[in-house]
Amino acid sequence: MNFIDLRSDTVTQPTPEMRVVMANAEVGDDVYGEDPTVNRLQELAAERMGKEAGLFVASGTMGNLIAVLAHCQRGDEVIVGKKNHTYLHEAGGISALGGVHSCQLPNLPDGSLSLEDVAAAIRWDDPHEPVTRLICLENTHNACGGVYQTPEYTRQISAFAHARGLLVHLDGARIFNAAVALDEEMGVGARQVVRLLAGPVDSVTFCLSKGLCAPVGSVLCGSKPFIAKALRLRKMLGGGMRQAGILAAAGIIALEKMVDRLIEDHSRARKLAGGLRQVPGIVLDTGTPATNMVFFNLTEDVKWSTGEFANEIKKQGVLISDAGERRFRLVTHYWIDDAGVEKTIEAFGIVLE
Ligand code: TLP
Repeated sequence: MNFIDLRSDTVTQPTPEMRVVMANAEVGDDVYGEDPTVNRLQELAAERMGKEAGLFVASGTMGNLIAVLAHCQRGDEVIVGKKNHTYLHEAGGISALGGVHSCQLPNLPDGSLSLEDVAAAIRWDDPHEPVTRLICLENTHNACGGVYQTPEYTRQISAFAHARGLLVHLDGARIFNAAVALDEEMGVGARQVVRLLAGPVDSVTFCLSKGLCAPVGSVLCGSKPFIAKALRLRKMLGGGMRQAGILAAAGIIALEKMVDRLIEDHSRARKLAGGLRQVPGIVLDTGTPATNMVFFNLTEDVKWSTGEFANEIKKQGVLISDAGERRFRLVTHYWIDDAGVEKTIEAFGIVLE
């Protein structure tokens, strides 16, 4: 059976054009800095983020980990949202591998951290305490519902951090989704919005292998000295990838051709939410979807458990992710078309009516 796979935008396969450029990519040994395609991707990524330099890494997790290791020393503390991916879903790498302590703050509904909470969390200069070094942001914010924060917020919190000698890292795994959504109101072009979102922070990771459809990889961007440090850390973590131009070639297509079309994923997510709203037994998150993610809970009267429900939906040819007890996430992406959305709404109707 050909499933309609809404579990994540990480399931996206490379586009036909990506497969062609991958097959024909000019490559070299990237550990020697000699892969022309990787070098081109890194320059393009840095330009898009408004940073001096970029580093191609194996995954978003690796990009975030390298950023924290490059900014912090062992025993330093990172301020991070309780629902941030780096805190929830990266296997505790920052503490296991970096000896970095975390101070977790509640996320506001848009995924942001309140400046009051951050101010109260900054440590005293006291030998009993770890040194507060870094604030980690996430935009769009996955566990908060694929919601986004504004350039104004990013500017504010970064200025606040810098005034106190702190650094800021942005997990921008889906920063292009944020930019495209924000641009519906701002109207300055998604490229410009990305630069406004990434400009104020010290480092940013974004993923090529989610809504942008590349098969593998993320790019970590920042200043030249930061990326020089990050390069050594990537080697240390076993992330030197040799003829990685085969992968970077798809990444270049991702950046050049796949960003503006994310608006289609957002509009299909809206259509999906609109259809699901009519199905009994489902309570959609207020305001969902902000971008390409639809989150909902099952009402008490639905007889299925979380696992059983996902399985019933699967029997109808649709794959969905659980996001907690009786809670689910549906993610639209390049490989979900209008017919897929309709079939999904139908599948929910069959299972729940
Ligand atoms: N997120 C995955 C799962 O791990 C939850 C998904 O399906 O959404 N930052 C954010 C905000 C992410 O959502 C993810 C992946 C990552 C970082 C990690 O990226 P990868 O999977 O490339 O390590």
